Amino acid sequence: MAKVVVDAMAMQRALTRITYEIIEHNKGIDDLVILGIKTRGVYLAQRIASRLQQLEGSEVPVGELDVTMYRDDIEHDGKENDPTVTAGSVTFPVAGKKVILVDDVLYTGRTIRAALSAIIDMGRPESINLAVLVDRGHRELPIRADFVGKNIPSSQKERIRVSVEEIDGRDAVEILHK
Ligand code: 3GP
Ligand code: 5GP
Ligand code: MG
Repeated sequence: MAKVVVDAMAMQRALTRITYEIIEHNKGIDDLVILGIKTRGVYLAQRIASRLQQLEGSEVPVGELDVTMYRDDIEHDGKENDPTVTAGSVTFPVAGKKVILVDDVLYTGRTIRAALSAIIDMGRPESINLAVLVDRGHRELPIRADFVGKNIPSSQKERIRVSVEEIDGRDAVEILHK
């Protein structure tokens, strides 16, 4: 059973609002770079970058971070293994930059913690902010998002399905009751 909680229009608006918040928070887009966490975080990152370009008239670099598990023979359930994040394709320096990290769903926070390590390993950014489309709660680490599309308090048994036009053929956020 899937319940749509964010439809295509609402997702567009949320991404537009997040884009304005990023501009306001950073007083423009100087020195900004965006890093999306694969898979869907990358598409959200690209959309934010294209809105930034429309609004501010200059290009913001977008890079991709890969999430893998320490052991690839164990499916990640967040219980036994923490994810590792690597610079999948980050072709520009992050040192001295204002990094906007983008993921689709924030849950335990372990992926973001790993992403922070990966970014800091690439060089010392001036700052790192986190933008997520959905915050579903259940944090296990002291991590929070700076820009949130929608807070969706969820039970741990539920799953949030994020669909993006680029790979899923439509934009939506749904709650799946298992
Ligand atoms: P996405 O990041 O491309 O959207 O982790 C692989 C995919 O499974 C992710 O796709 C993520 O959205 C989805 N997923 C749904 N629930 C979970 C979860 O609890 N943990 C993890 N790691 N992924 C989940
Ligand atoms: P974490 O628990 O580390 O915050 O999340 C692990 C990864 O799985 C992150 O990339 C996050 O986006 C994704 N994730 C966690 N819970 C969900 C969920 O309910 N739905 C979706 N689509 N992704 C999730
Ligand atoms: Mg994700």
